[in-house]
Amino acid sequence: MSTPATARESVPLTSDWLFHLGDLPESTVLASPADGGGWEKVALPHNWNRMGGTAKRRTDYQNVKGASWYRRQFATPADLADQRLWIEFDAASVVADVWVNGKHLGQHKGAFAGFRFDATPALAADGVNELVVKVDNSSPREKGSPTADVIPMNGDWPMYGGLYRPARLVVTSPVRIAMEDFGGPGVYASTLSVTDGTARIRVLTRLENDRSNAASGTLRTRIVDAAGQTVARAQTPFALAAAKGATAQAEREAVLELSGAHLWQGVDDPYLYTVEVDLCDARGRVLDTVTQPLGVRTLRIDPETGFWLNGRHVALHGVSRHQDRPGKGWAITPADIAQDTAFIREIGANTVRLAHYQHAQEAYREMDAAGMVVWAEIPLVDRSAPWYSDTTTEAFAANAAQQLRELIRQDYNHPSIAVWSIANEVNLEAAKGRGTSNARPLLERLQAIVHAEDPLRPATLADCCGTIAEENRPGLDSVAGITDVIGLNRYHGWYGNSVDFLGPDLDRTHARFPQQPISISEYGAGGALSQHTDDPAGGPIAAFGRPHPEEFQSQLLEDSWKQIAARPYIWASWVWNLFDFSNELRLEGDLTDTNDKGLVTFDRKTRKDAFYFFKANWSKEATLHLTERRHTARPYPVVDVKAYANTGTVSLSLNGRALGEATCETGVCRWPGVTLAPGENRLEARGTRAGVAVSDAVTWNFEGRAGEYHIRAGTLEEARGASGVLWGSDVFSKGGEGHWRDQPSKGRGAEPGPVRPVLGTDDQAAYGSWREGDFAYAIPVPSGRYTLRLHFFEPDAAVAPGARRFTVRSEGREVAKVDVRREAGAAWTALTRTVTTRVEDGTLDLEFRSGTGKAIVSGIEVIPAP
Ligand code: GCB
Repeated sequence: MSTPATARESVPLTSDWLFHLGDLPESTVLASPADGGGWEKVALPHNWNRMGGTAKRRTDYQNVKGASWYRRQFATPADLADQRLWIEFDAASVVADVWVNGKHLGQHKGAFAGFRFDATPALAADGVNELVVKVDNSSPREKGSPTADVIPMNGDWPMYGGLYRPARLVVTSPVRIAMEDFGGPGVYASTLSVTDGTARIRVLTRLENDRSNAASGTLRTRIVDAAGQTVARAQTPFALAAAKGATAQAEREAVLELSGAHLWQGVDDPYLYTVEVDLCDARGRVLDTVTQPLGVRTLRIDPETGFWLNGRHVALHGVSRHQDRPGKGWAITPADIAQDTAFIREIGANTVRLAHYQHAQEAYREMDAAGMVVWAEIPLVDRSAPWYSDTTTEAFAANAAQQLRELIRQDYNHPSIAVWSIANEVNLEAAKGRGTSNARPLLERLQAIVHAEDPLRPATLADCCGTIAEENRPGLDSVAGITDVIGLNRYHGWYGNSVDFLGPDLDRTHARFPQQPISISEYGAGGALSQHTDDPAGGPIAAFGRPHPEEFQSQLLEDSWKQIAARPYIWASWVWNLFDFSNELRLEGDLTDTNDKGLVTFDRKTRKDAFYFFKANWSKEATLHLTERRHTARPYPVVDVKAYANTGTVSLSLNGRALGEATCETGVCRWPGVTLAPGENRLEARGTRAGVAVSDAVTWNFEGRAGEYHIRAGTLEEARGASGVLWGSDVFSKGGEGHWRDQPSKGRGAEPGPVRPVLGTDDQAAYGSWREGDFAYAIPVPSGRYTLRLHFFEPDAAVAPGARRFTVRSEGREVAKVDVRREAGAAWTALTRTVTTRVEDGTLDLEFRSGTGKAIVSGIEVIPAP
């Protein structure tokens, strides 16, 4: 909403609300005084749902959907004569109906935009007014739901219910700067051009008149610099017809010349002016004033060279943000938003995708002040039609159009916003083979709205899932080529494919749509603080389940970023997501009701390792971070040590002994094959950037002895065995294929099912997975004699005795011939074979060779012989 200004009076409606969770008959609520039973005293911002951020479902978990009621009294401002009184909400989720003294003022559909109603005709004679608001967040999937045609239809986040942003009364003159302009401020400023330091600023002002006689006067428009000096001004006469049944409207445009313009140059120099417009009557009295931010800047996005701000190329790299917090849902405070901005600055981002909907005004203001280039968007997500409809209905399209107009008008003056996004993954359902998306006509209509509302900013959208270049895949409706620029949501290496496919995917898409500038609107991976691996490639990941080792997230983002950074035609990229966020369906990693793709935890308390990878690449602040700092219990005596740093080189010591200096590439510094001592190991790293010394330290505890290994074959997941032994991930293998015994997830939304036990053993840790095929192990050990305990079970009930016979070789010699099914007596039954071997060259070489069937192993233990 517009900043309250001199000629307007604004009274916050923060405290003294009464809230009723759940629906009540409208007649009861409107008739009864506010002291009826079941009402709770609340303050805004407020929402009634909360979820996410905890390992088990939150104790205060609340997921009630449907209608709930708010009510509050307010006094008519004393000096209201000949003025209008507005009730202004910064958001209400999802559908809100507003009454004053029993009179229905109107309904607003959409959870994220601000809106206002004129309460003047409903005010009570005695000046004591009863305000009632019904807020409904029913699922649009329910037949007859009031949200049935209100975007979004679904998405990977909960639609929290409530009056979750501030509300206020606003008193204006009946002759005023527009209050009924899709919730916008009525004043819209843009930089038309900057030539030789002189900017041409266009200021469009919309006007309204509710008086029964015509009005005329002057608009006084000025640009004020950061020091408070007026640096440009214009006067524009206006005339408004008399209101006849409806408010009379007009608009006036002023173009101001600003010489010596101080440009808004993103994070380098986010200089802000303000635009102030006074509406003066014929006698020169100020009837209304609106003040808005102004950043003087021009932008351009090129399909080959990317993003240009004020004629300067800027390589945009950043993160996405959702607006929720644990325990608060969407009812966040300006301090929460400021804290998020601090993380955004700290990581060194210069662009932010404020997903998947219109954020609070404070968020855009913070982005203006921080110099972030913003992707702003409406929540047209996953579906381009209502549930139970294959094609877009007019009501649905009209709601998408309304939310787009609200977004653009309410946020028009934020210089940070560079693109308006009209959709996210509307082809998802089609990509999953659930009908067609039929999105094109709606997307074309929305793109036309962007052009009409704001010819100076491009329209964009986020494409779903696979690769546009492969869109002849049946069912994946194309959404490419519609908008001026595009973003690709790409999860190669997470939801399938290999991370190495990212670059080729981008190149192919670029070749196919050479005119359409391409960005990466999402890439990411889950990262669980309590799940660890010595080898992110040691087995398959469970994208929709558990585990999500933190080290896997780091590796995938490293591999993704290298491919993105190498492609200058990519105009921007955004990691999904800066923060973990709540979700109604996910039971993933080590959390419930949470999407754990954040670089920072949901509670903002912990920066995951991957945060520092980006900080090392993006930030100018001297950065040095030893990774795996939560991977403190170490299963293996020989490990790779890794740091993220922007110091060029980093020196490392282990228990006070120098391990040498590593040269860091793309922010990554490595010390492969570091031997840990049994017990505590303290690693200390040091580096210097531009004279600033930085250091970091971690302490790891190696739980075994030199040369001792307990290896889970076929998985990247560590596990503690029944006897307390820590079994490590499958680091030392080459070849073959990893499999879980049971998928850790039974799919989206379900708790992982009970794991089928392997019989004949008390220790399931050795049998959680297997590696199969022809494969080998090279395990670093001191020379000497070793006992090898090899653990097997036959996972395939169809394999008969003799059908899978294979050999195991150690140090080039056959040490075992194995027929698991025959020796164990049954499938899913443990078999342990113990052999001894001698190693002379510092590496234990094992080989598993297929015979009549594929070789297989589940657990390998290497124990130094006495
Ligand atoms: C997407 C969606 C986003 C999800 C994300 C994920 O493509 O646009 O809303 O949260 O994937 O984590 O799966």
